[in-house]
Amino acid sequence: MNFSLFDDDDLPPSGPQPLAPDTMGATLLRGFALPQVASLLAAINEVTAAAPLRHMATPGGLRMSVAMTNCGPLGWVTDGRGYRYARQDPASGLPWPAMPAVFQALACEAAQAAGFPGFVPDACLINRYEAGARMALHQDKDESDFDAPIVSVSLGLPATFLFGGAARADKAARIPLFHGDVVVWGGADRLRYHGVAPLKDGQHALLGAQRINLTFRKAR
Ligand code: MD3
Ligand code: FE
Repeated sequence: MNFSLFDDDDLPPSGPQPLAPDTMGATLLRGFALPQVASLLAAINEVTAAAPLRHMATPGGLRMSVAMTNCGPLGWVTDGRGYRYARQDPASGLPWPAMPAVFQALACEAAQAAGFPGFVPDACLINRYEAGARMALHQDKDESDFDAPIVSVSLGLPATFLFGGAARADKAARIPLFHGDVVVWGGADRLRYHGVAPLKDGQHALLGAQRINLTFRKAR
């Protein structure tokens, strides 16, 4: 007989988990943001009051289903002229709101936990998904420094993250991301294709019928 009362094989995994064990560039930190959720939501409300979420247009003229805004010195924008980072919110002509201290600290601590010490983002893109909103497979390559990771924070309704390969046609793994999860994307995985499956309808206790994703980037 060798049964143990303390067998933990069935407990949910905790601590940093590699999403791509072959490359080791992407690390999932389940629930890493949970202790900061109240401060994060207050900060999101302040940022979106100054720079409202809006549906931008792709260079091809399609309205994005995800609503976006930014904070920090630089913000990611798209319009008929293309994708780029800009110092001003094109909707107001004003600089983007400052990056809240709680955002900066969380991004830096998550990057450190995943093996990227000294991460100082200069841009935070805020994505808001409502039911049906999705993000098609794409690469993030508008940044100048691919050695810096991207840190993403998921809040609200769960989503299915699509984690592809180096080519758009590579089969994508489906990874569920929940409220409070943080993922650090660096190294060889930084340029992989990725996207988000259409958000399923639902109600989250704190965020209602939406998912909010923060992505912290070093754009310049
Ligand atoms: C993997 N956002 O804003 S975050 C994006 O959930 C974006 O809103 C998704 O993709 C979202 O560009 C996914 C996770 C993410 C961000 C950047 C990556 C994954 C990544 C860059 C390289 C590889
Ligand atoms: Fe992306």
